[in-house]
Amino acid sequence: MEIVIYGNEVLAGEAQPVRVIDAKAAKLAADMIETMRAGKGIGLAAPQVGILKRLFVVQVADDIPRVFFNPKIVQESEETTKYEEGCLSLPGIYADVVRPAAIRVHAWNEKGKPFTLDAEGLLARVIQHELDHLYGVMFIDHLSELKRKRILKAWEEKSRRGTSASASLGGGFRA
Ligand code: K1U
Ligand code: ZN
Repeated sequence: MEIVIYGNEVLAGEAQPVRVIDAKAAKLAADMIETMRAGKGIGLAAPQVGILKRLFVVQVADDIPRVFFNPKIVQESEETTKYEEGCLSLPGIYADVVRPAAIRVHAWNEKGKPFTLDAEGLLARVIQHELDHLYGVMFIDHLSELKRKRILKAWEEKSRRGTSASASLGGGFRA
């Protein structure tokens, strides 16, 4: 599948619930896992492949790939952490984002089975980043206006040159 790049309106849209988790939905999740791995990402949300459905996949380090249909965060810690995030839809751009350190998420897997997961560390981070995508929110939306403007300036510069982000931004732009 092709990953949609920032600027495409699908990334700003609100994803709709998946009504039936059947073989077709499971195949979509499997294709997204393949696309996430090919892009060397640790997460991927359906809007990032142009589909406004409430679905994302995550695979952190050596952990198993996880599929989340219709996810909902039901609990989050008061404690927050700061971590440098990236996004496959904004290649070459990185910035520190503050989020709750631990969460409890409820979702359905690719077999249509409901589950609840307690997550912390990078897994909690990626789940929150992917859930944001389902609401049309990008990680740069969590930054101050000043930082977001700096990032978008670098991004527009990159787009004008028409080169790859990491090349034109000298290995990546960090806000
Ligand atoms: O949603 C996405 O675009 C996937 C994104 C997930 C993510 C990474 C880091 C912090 C929060 C969310 C990526 O996988 S971007 C790829 C990347 O730059 C990266 C990969 C592994 C670890 C850290 C960054
Ligand atoms: Zn992202």
